[in-house]
Amino acid sequence: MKYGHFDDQTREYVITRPDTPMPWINYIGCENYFGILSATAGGYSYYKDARLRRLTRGRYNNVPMDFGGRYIYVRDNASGAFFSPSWMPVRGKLDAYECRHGMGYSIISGKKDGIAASTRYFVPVGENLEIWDVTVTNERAAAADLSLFSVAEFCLWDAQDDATNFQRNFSTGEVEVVDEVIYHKTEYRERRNHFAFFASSEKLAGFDTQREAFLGPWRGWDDPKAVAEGKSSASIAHGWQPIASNHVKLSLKPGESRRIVFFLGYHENPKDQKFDPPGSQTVNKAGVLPTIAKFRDPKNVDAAFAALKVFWDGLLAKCQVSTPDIHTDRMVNVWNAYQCMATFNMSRSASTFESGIGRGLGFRDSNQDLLGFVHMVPERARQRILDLAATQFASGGAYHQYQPMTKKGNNDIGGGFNDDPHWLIIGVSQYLKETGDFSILDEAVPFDTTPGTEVPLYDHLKRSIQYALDNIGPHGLPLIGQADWNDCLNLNCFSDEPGQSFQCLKGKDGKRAESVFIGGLMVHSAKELSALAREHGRPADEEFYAGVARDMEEVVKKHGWDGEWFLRAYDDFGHKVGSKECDEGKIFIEPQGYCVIAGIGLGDGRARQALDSVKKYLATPHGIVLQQPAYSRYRIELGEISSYPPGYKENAGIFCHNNPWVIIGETILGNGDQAHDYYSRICPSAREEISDLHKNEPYVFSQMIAGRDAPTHGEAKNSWLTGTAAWTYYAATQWILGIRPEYRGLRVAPVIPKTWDGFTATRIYRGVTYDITVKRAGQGNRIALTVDGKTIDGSVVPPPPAGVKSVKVEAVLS
Ligand code: BGC
Ligand code: IFM
Repeated sequence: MKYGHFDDQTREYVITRPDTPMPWINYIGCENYFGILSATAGGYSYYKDARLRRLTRGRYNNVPMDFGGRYIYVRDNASGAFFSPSWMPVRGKLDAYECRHGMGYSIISGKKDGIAASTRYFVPVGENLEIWDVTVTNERAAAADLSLFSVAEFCLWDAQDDATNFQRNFSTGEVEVVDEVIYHKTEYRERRNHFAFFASSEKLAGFDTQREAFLGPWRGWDDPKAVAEGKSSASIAHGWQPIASNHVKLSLKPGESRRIVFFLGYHENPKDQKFDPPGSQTVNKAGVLPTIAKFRDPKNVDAAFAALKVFWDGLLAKCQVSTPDIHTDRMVNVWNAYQCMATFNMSRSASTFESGIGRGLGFRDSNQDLLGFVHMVPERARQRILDLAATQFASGGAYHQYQPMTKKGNNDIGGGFNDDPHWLIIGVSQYLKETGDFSILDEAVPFDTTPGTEVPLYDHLKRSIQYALDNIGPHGLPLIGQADWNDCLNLNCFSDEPGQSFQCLKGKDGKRAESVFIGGLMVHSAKELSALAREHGRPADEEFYAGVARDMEEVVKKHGWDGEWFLRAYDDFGHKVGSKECDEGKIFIEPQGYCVIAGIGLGDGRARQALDSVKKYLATPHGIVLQQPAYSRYRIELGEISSYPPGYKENAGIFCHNNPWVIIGETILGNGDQAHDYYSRICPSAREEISDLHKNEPYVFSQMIAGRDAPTHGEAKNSWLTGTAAWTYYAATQWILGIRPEYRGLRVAPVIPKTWDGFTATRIYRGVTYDITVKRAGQGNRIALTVDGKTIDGSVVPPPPAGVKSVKVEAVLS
């Protein structure tokens, strides 16, 4: 069953009924000002940091789940009846409803009793504000006397404090209302120099800034007193809950439309220019008045919307494909790329499943995310890399997370996730292959964000491998530390004491449990560093890291092979994890996919055998589960993985993030049919028809789909902010379609299904547009390339002569 459909022309997902199984959200904002926006106008906004600079409130664990947002009420002043065009919060029956989620905007429309209202929500590029651009149309045969009420509820900036510290924050709320603009200035008087503002393009009939006055005692968002009575009360918030609500009156002739723009923004003043006059407690508005004047004029709103479209078209134009599979096309061309930008901007902070209060940017996560967005925003990727590397320790280990606002490592979780350092090498390599910008390697980057400790970024990469070499266990495999990619495989560090999840177990010293997965990852990262050193003119390093990779490969083959698949780990007692000898958790997905990516066992049949075992034991119609059999009971020596009920999350859930490792592995082994088949199983668009089972948005990947051991097999959770976005994008574009940036050119080496007769693609790479046509002439993956009419050897298209801006590539597969 579906709840909408894709509009591939407009790059929108069209939701046609509001009662989706979960809130189906979009994001607005792409630089510093961001908002979550559900199909029923729910969600909140923030500036840069969802925890520390929250503009509007989110409600956690609420029923219904999605309450609080950017609400519009339309009231018929003759009858007193009112409705919300976004269905929520009034939830009355609408005569028509539609939400179009597009690239950086959503348009939510509803109709009731001949009155139609449609709101286009977006954040203009280069601005720190969001626009609610409402058009109301009278479709009746008679004139209509209407009132429009808008409302946003302010968060008192620190979202965690706002949700918990009521003894203080019921008394701190403050606003000013000047020239019909509502300024939210809570805590401005002390350490803050920022404020929010809410304004409208129309002359107001009234306003409210105190929630209680707007809603009325014991009433909710579905039935505000001000709306029911058709009258705002010019309330001024003194403490309690400041809001911004505008009341606009409209008299519409039959067939007449009117446009009303509301906007909510954020502004920061220089610290010494907070007050006007200086020493008063009045917000200095000088810096924001031009912006307010600008967006009161709908012409400027239209120009901003047009600029937003140009912005997104520019990003997506970097890679556009046309294949025989509609799902591949719309994911690669639109939604998967768009989701990669969301993981770039939001990391794992703010979504339906992340409160915005918890973790900041993950070291591992953000480095992997680079794979999906570096081609769209290379300059911003460069800065992200430098920020990440600055949270590395001198040992080569790294903080597991850092806060985007301060860019400093989070001490509460610390470091010791021993896969982390390797991802920096993989992220930087991808950046270099895409951009060719080797100057980044010379950038001086500190350790632990401490001034005076700077070394070139290149040395950070070397320290990453040094950290691994310094943390080798009894079998010669890398020590796992707190955990590796699988955060929940806690072989040293789990305690059954409440609230002590990362204390080492008594008697454990963190020096024994080893990870075969990190072994595979280390082979890959050392090979990448060796290639990077070659391109960087460091032959001794090239040789050294090639040797590191060779040595670790031997160890993995000797101590990391279980006979039919790669082992997962050795626990602190030296027991195997992920072995046929285990009673549960006999085979895990991570080392199978990743060891093949690392090139381990390609020549001796082990790689093929490992992936065949994945197919035999782990693959389901809804994707590949993380391990089998699921752990049926809690095991303190394995930690959090066994705390989940079977089939969920890391305990045998379909963890979509690592499915692409197997997909890539299959392409490396030349099996395009299997690769694309696995891709389709988790592809949200291909799952659209089962939206009632899948539950999450059919336009973005989810982190997890319940595995075969779960009673809800096939049900997805944790959409949007997941490493799945980057990895599936990378797997589809660079390995199935095979358009792969390399140091010395663009490789074109597709491994596509046998049933495909070919595809076309346009890829902008290092400023040159490559128009690529792939045609199938036989059933294999052998490739013959013609570049601008000339046959070339191999599958790497070399850079064209200077000044040439477009290249035609014809590829024949046989
Ligand atoms: C995992 C969760 C886990 C958490 C623990 C996350 O990355 O996906 O399942 O509870 O880490 O730290
Ligand atoms: O690898 C992690 C990731 O960093 C966060 N989400 C879950 C993954 C698996 O545990």
